[in-house]
Amino acid sequence: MSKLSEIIKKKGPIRKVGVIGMGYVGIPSAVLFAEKFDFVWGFQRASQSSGYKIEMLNNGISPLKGEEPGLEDLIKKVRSQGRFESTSDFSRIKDVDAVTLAIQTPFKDKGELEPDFGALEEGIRQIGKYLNEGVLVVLESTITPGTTKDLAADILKKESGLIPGEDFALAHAPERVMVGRLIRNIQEHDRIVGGINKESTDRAVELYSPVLTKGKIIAMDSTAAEVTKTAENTFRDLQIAAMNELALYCEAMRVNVYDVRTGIDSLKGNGITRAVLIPGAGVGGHCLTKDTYHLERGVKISGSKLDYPENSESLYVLARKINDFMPIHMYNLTQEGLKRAGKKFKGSKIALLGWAFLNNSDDTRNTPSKLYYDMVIKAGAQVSVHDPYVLEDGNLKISQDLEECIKGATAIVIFTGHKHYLNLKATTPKKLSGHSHPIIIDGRNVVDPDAFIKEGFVYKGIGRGDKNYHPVI
Ligand code: SAJ
Repeated sequence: MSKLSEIIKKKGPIRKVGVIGMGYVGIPSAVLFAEKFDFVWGFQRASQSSGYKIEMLNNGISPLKGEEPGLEDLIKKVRSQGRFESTSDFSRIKDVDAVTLAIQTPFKDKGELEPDFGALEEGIRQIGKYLNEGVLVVLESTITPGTTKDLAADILKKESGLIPGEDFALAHAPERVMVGRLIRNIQEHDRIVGGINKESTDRAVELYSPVLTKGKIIAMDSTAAEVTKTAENTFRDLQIAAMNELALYCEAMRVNVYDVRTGIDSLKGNGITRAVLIPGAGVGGHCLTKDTYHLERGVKISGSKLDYPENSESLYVLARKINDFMPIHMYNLTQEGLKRAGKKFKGSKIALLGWAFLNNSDDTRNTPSKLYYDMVIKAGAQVSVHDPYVLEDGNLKISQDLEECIKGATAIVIFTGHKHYLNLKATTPKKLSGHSHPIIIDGRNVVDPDAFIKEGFVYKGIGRGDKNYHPVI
């Protein structure tokens, strides 16, 4: 039996757990552990921006925005049972049998593949300072493949003097949370669990199995787990890019990409799959815009030579570029539409509908609307932004009054597929615009082209090669 197995055997089953980072990942994770183990510390830096969460959690209140079914009840329950407490006293880590860490890993510079691991490293150092023999350390953040067994292991060893994989267990168990279903996702999604060695994987399986209801554990090594997480988002980004490129082709070939999509999707049968996602005005959010670059960096720093077609760019990075091109394509469609109506950006008013990056959400992280907004402002247009869910974003004024936003608009540009825009009628916007040939640019295929063309609009839609060259009525 290995030294670590001996130590863990002597220690016995996991009883006390620590979770670092009281955010979208850490809070549901901590209270679900608190239901299954004796006690959970929820660690949170008492910083200006997020220290307030400690008191809220200890008063049984969720500090997270938006509806999270079951979360607040669970916080109240484990608080009343004395099984959960949030604290900024990281020294409590010395009391736990297992500690997980869910801290964001944004990219400083995607060009140079440089992630900002500052906060993550600080969290790992805190663990190292108070780490005891036989403890299980798990990273839940989305990280560059290789981080757990290299960067994290080195910091923990330096801070604690303990040997990873011999004196303590170390693993990666990536989160798959989604806003609005934080608790459900942890319970129902399969959970990838990867240790730096078998003993670490086994101990991590012991930690995560009890919180799963429908989900199954999928065990592998830590780097495979890191590749799985970054690749599952890279693949989604790639599938979206494949549809965005097809939409651009269909516009050029004057066909309706949605007819083609339906056609492709009709090919069914066992073993036949076509992941036809949906083309649109761009890809925003916190996951797909960065995880490709973590995967690319993983290959780059892996130390072994990658065999790849000579002088060819990564397919995955090219997919990112295609998705990031879509707001620029929206600008080009607007420019074409204005030209057809004998207008220019200068002196025009653009009604930009949709600031959130996702339909029917208030999440604005990395929204594609921002690039388009900056481009049209630079081109000399006046822009009014509407979003039913987003009340403000920095000092940008965002209206919730659609008619107000459209009044006097030379062009109406739809960036987000909020349900409020589905089947937007043509008559009122035409009247409100006050122009004989206003322009409508549909980035999410939510309006009926013929209705707007009939009202005298110049219509342009992503992938709508069948309508984009219509005669102006
Ligand atoms: N998008 C498209 N076409 C599509 C799907 C999405 O243009 O067919 C755009 C959206 O408009 C948005 C962006 O991509 O701007 C991201 O959309 P998303 O649905 O991927 O939403 P995210 O970023 O919240 O992705 C999360 C991820 N979940 C986790 O990381 C645990 C992702 O892995 C999930 O696949 C995704 O939710 C999901 O399926 O809802």
